[in-house]
Amino acid sequence: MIPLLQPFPTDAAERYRRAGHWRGETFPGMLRQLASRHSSRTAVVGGEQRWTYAELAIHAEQAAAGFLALGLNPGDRVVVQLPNIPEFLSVVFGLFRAGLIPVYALPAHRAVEVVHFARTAEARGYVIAERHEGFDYRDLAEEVCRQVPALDTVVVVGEAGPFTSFAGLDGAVVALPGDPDPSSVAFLQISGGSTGLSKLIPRTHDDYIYSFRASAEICGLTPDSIYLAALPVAHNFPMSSPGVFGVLYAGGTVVMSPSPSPEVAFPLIAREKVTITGLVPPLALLWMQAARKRTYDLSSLEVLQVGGAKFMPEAARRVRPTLGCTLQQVFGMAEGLVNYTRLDDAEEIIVSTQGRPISEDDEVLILDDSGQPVPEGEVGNLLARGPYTIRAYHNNDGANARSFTPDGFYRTGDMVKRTPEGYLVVQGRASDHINRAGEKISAEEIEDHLLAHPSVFDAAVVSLPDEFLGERSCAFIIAQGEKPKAAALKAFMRTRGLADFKVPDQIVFVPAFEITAVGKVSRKELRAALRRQFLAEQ
Ligand code: J2J
Repeated sequence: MIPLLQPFPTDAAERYRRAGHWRGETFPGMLRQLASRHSSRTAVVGGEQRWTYAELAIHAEQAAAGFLALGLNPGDRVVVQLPNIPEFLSVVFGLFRAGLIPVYALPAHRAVEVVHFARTAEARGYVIAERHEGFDYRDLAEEVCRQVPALDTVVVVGEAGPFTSFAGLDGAVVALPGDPDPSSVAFLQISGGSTGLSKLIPRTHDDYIYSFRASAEICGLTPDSIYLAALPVAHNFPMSSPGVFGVLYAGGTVVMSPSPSPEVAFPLIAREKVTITGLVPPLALLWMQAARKRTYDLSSLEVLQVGGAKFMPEAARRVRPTLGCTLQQVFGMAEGLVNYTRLDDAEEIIVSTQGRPISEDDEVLILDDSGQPVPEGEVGNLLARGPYTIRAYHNNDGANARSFTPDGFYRTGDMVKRTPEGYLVVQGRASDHINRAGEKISAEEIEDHLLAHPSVFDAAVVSLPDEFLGERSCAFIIAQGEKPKAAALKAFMRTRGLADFKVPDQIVFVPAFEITAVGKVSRKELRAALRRQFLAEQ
């Protein structure tokens, strides 16, 4: 078991239990219940596979025994990097059942990110798919194992090569542990990473199950709900808002889409009669464009959730006329707090706000830079505390000192205002990250990699508005010696073993950083000045 650095204070925990938020449920217990209540209903569909709840439970049980038979011990951390396939669920429920702790990586992550997760979590195991979208994860696993010797167990869904095959796991004689403590850490989720590399977010059985159970209720899920997992399921939004876990909790069906593109997703919606799905704003735009062709019957779709980045009201207004379904805006974060517009809200609230919190016990503060509450309706920094918001990151004292107040509020880094009805409108953010179509990129992390190039003297990375992505990344570079070509710099970034979405979209060479203010300028001010100047010149 990994101890929580900052457990919920006893009085708060008692309050959350008394209110019925925390019910002592655990992931293994939940799957057992579901398998008995909905045994012959379809739990998950993907590729050629279609598993009932009973089958999912059996697959998870076998996986659990198999993982332990490999020599992993309850409490060990296991990085899980899988695309949207049914085995995602048998792997993670198998890990939960074995008392192992998943650490979620996205399919887009590469060696830099996976090594960082494995080291920070002190992981021993790593579960991958053989390949996805033309990329061979076994090569990545070899690189990760070279850099992290403590990681000694790699399991592959598909052809295993030098590693262990998931399908071949055999745990016939292994005894499984009892259910975990509901207040213990169930898994480590990854943060959007506003400064530097992603932080690891410890979520407990109690708090996470509450968040998706309540989300399932807000979204009106029933055993007849059919959810298309279009975004990568390891991300907190499609995982829990209400996502695959919320849909399973309600006894519905998860349809795994290997890609969120309309070409792949639309035939699945038509074939499986999908009722609800979630997208980031650029994909919602793409879907609306593709839906005009009316090639596929999308009439089963009742709810389209959009979140991860700001969905502009003008685009939001087009959802109902184009897709014939209700829009739900979702403003959430892997650290906890999730806001939803409600399905029966007035259209104006749905299109122009990012929703209100899940719980009456979510405490939300909107403060000015000196820490004082702003007058109602004005923009300020959003802080949150509540029954499913963490109090500390895993193994990261520096970030904990910055990101949490002494009384346990999480500083979200988002700038918001609150409407008279209590809905939040996201106005921007205080921290310097780029929200590229819902993928959060830390300016600092990218600057650091750029500085490793011999021809880069200095670099500042900023977000620029982008019609399709919402924001794109732009690196301002001061060259030293011979000026490199932009394409060569991008190619260099690709060799750094970074997720591809972190390669700057645009590179602009500048002779110097104009520093108008006297004396030292913070990187934050510098980035802001470069962005302003660049946009003014366009
Ligand atoms: C503006 N910004 C948003 C929105 C997230 C549900 C939905 C999304 C996430 C997520 C999630 C936004 N409008 N509708 O975990 O459970 C930005 C904010 C926020 C950050 C969190 C969920 N929805 N954002 O996106 O941890 O800046 O979670 O603080 O990846 O995304 O990013 P992440």
